[in-house]
Amino acid sequence: MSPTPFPATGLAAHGWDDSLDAAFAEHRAAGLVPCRVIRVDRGRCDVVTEHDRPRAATERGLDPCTGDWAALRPGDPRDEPRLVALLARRTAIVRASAGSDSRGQVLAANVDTAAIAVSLAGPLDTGRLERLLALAWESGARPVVALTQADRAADPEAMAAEAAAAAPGVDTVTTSAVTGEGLDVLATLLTGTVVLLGVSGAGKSSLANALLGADLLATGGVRAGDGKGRHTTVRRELIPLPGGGVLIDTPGLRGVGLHDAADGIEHVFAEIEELAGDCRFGDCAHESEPGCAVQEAIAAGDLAPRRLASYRKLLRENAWAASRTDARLRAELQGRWKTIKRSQRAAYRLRDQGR
Ligand SMILES: Nc1nc2c(ncn2[C@@H]2O[C@H](COP(=O)(O)OP(=O)(O)O)[C@@H](O)[C@H]2O)c(=O)[nH]1
Ligand SMILES: [Mg+2]
Ligand SMILES: [Zn+2]
Repeated sequence: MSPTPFPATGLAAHGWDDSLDAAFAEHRAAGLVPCRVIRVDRGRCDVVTEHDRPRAATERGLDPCTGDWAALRPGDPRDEPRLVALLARRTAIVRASAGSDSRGQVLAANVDTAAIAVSLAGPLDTGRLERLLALAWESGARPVVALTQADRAADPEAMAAEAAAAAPGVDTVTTSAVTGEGLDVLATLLTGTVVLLGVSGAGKSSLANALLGADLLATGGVRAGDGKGRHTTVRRELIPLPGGGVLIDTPGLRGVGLHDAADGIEHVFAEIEELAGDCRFGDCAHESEPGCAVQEAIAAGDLAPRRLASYRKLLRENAWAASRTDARLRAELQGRWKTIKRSQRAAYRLRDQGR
């Protein structure tokens, strides 16, 4: 199947607006060109400018990600096109990075709407939904829950109710990329720059293709080994939507550790935070304290015990991640001291030798 050519070009179709234009004035005066990063791999990026879609090298020290607005130095006989500066990010989806690096990893920048894809084909993973919601709220984007693959669900209505209970204050839409159910409603909720979040297999790419009205993104699970899609029809992760706005399709997220997401967690568990305001003690841990409004709500059947457990789990995880960040800062400071001490010792040695 040949990929449908997608017409939308130009920066406006990718979300460029007056305030970005104003922020770019100095760069423009320096002969730089505005662009948006549509894909990053192996230290290089694909960007879109007003007129074309060059591949650019990246200036040392910049760490661009999909969705960034950037200043591009056009190619010339001496150098290839090169990203030389990023505009300040309005929002950023950040997860705890894997491995020993305790800094967060930015998955997408300048996102207005974070659509969380949750498959109805199997049992609902409420904990994962809550975690993704915390990530979304923390980013500054507006979360939307897209329940996918409704045509494969045994009882989509019951599952939708369960999902909605885990997502207070968030629009939840039941969809199917196969039957088209819910797509028009979802499309009206997806405004500005939209990112699709969810585990691999959730149905993100299928949903994206259905919204785009073209099979632009590869679907069908992951290749064993590298976790990448089987093939991609476009070298883009950021694509203009037919009704306006742009869509970012992220690769499947196997792990989404929270990074510094206390505010996001508070948002997800807004009803618990509200109840906690009525606890007798300001520092109530909602365990066995007298006058605990949270425990009272559980006893009255107004709050699912699972919600409190999930809330605690995410707070614990977040506290652990924060302590790791603190540990990194400490280590960096200690590292600096070591360097200073080492150079002092070297200086003393030289002085001693000079005697
Ligand atoms: N029946 C049905 N299958 C779907 C639907 N959406 C996705 N799938 C299938 O679920 C699998 C994973 O979908 P994909 O879009 O690749 O998920 P992604 O990894 O989140 O991008 C694929 O085999 C799709 O064909 C749907 O609405 N209905
Ligand atoms: Mg996909
Ligand atoms: Zn309490």
